[in-house]
Amino acid sequence: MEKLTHISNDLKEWIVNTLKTGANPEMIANAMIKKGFDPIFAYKVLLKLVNNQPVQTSGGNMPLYKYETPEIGKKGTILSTSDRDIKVLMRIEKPFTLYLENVLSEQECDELIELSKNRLKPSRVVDNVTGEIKAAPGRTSSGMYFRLEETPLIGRIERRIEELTNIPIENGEGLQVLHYKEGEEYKPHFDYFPESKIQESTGGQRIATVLIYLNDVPAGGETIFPKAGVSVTPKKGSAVYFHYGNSEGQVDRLSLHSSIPVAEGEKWVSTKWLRQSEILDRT
Ligand code: PD2
Ligand code: ZN
Repeated sequence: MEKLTHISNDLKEWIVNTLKTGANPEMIANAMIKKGFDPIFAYKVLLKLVNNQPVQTSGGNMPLYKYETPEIGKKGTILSTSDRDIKVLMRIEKPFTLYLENVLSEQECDELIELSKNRLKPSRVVDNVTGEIKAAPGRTSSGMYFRLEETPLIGRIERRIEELTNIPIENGEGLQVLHYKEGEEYKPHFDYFPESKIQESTGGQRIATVLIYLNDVPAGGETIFPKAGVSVTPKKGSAVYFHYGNSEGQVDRLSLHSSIPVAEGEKWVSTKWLRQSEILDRT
């Protein structure tokens, strides 16, 4: 069935009023999608109506997240590593997010895709309530993980991320490569774990994510932060850094994010999840 890509003034007004009551934009988007709207259209309408303003997110008695500028945010707009200069194209304070250009060269992107493409498996998700790793309809991509420093290229990327973030290589999970075909997506989620699943031996909580785009996507496939009203267009070699864990162990709920369906072509990304402390147990 053809998806809806037009919106009535009445529905527009209802969305604006519902947002004012503090409703989560992604819940409204999901309701629109359920009603038959095209997902990309639904998110675009919402982003327009949210008008890039942070929206109400604190629910119940949750203490407010205390923002601390991470090390990568104290270095200015050109981030120099031992083998390249990386430019900050955009900075958002809440959730703390940087859009970085030139994190990988075109050749490194191609090599990473080549190294991973015969090892892809259907992606899994961490259940937000139980912390279990399971297959889920909300994540239709395929993916794979490299071992730490598995190849010279992987080691070079990991060292670059360490120099950029000042977060030690040992705190990083294995570099992940994800592949989305047309129509595939990763529904809104948090990268951090539910408190009950945090373990000292595996480095504690996740505190930050580096998401590197390995190709230009002809249409769709944007990374969306619906609570902040932000949409990031994939660009080969560029990366998004977002930070959601502070020194008090709090996590930032504004970091909710998703990858909207690829509308045309395919999407390749590489994700590095970074923990509070060294991951001692990598079994
Ligand atoms: O591929 C993306 O844009 C994306 C979006 C949300 C990846 C992840 N999350 C992730 O790997 O955590
Ligand atoms: Zn994510």
